[in-house]
Amino acid sequence: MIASAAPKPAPAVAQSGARLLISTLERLGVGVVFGYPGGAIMPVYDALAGSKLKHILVRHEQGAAFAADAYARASGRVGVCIATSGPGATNLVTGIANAMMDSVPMVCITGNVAQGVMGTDAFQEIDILGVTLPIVKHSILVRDPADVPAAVEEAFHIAAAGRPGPVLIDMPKDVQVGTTTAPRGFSVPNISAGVDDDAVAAAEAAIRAARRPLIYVGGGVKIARAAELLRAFVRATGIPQVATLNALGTIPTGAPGMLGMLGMHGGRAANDAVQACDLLIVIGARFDDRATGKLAEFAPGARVVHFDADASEVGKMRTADVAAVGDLKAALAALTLRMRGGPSLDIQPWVVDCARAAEAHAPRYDAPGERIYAPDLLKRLSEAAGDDFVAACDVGQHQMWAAQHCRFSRSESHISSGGLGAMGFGLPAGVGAKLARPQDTVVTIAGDGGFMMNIQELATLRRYAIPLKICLIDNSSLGLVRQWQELFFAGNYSEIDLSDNPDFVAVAEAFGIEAFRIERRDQVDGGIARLLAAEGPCLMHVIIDPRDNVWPLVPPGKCNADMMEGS
Ligand SMILES: Cc1ncc(C[n+]2csc(CCOP(=O)(O)OP(=O)(O)O)c2C)c(N)n1
Repeated sequence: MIASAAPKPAPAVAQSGARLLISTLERLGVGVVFGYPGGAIMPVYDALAGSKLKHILVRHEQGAAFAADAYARASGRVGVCIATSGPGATNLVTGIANAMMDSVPMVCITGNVAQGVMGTDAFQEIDILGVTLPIVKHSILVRDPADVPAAVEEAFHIAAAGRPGPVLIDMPKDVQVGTTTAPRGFSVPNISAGVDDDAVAAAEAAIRAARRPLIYVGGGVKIARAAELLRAFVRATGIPQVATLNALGTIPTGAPGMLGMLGMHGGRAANDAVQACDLLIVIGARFDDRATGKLAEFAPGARVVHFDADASEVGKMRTADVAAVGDLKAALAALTLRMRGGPSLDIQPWVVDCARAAEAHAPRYDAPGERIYAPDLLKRLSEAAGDDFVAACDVGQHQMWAAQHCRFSRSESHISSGGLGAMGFGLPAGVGAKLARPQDTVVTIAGDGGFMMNIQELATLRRYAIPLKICLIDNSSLGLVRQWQELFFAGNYSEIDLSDNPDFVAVAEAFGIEAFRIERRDQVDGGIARLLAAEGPCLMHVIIDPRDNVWPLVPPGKCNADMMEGS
């Protein structure tokens, strides 16, 4: 009898680094990637053809990075963008910095020249790891095709873990074309998201001892997807709240106790409450200077409880009396449980004071004249769009008006370049947000200056028939800079005039996008209805008075109590 030989294992199929990159992205469940090809990333684009990934060909790599960033903000997933070496990679830089400043999980994949010519000033060679070193959470230069899966898995893990941020993967061309039969994987470390019980107990004690407690909500709550838990904490305690720009929507606009945005363009009720509180409960916020104004005079009489995912934020700008570092969800859940377990707080007079202030300082919309008043238009736009409204904002006066006057019902409702303040964000961010939330009414709110900075992405809207709505608020100038020149540079208007703007309706139409213009107040409701009813992408060009300013405003270097109110 002849013993049958054990079957030989099938010979492993050699795979290229580029193929492994694509298959790893597919395995990780990535749906959409934003990118732009070029010489040093061509093997990746070759492998991409026919894959399950939906690749969105933007018209500028900065658009890819901004779109990936907003996709992440709107979906809670990791955003992905791809660029070639050299100029493609450097065009991502502003977008990477933007994601870093606002703690957005993003993986950026760049091609690079082959390792054999690295360091020789080869064609389109840039040391993109070096260039981006201060603005990434982490970066990886992949040296061997066998390391590609591990690099990608590690990048996704790091981008999303703890305090999220952008991770760069640089893929030299020889790594993309080189093959391997033995790709290495990465085992994601299993770190349990614990909560420091002592810190939570200390926070409870501080809250119970306070008579004028205030919750300072930061973008970290949104990032941690902890909005529901925060709302439960608010319901359990009744403590009033203020929010940073990046936290708008975490607690719905107009909810009881929600005093609105604090800081430079915050409301008086919010800023006064910060100045008067005796306990500031800081949740996922970093004491950004736009929020605090002159730090030494910020919340002068308050003890501080600080909850954050990032230990380096605690005590960085303001000493915390109680600190809990770690997962905000776990901390909020534990704190709420404790608060529910005891008597209700003795803070009624303070709650009443805050509510009265909110009412007394509510914005007014009775501006004189026939011209369109942007705050009123933005308020109406968000009300007409309802709970599904998502605003992807650019940077400038219109951004601050949107933050102050739109109604936001969810944490994804408001997407804005907070930390970096990057003009040009709005249009590509709208692209990313609409792809992430196809059922929602996503509106890009832009000024004429910022819109021009990534206007080419109108072509992306057209190509993929992305039904983004664009509200372009045109004051024929760099409005926020003009306002500062008016107030702080004696009206010396230097290089802010954009009165030779192109005809934006004609431009949009040239890109194949429906567009129309409104310039009188009686056209506002009709314009909003038309914009929201449009089936495809649509641009509403809104002409406003170039002299309109954003109020209130805390002058630079001043304390938040020293707000200037306009006429
Ligand atoms: C990339 C970039 N360049 C310059 C600035 C400085 N900046 C901030 S707001 C602003 C004016 C924006 O003008 P516009 O887009 O027309 O909006 P508006 O303020 O008029 O609403 C400028 C130049 C910036 N934030 N980002």
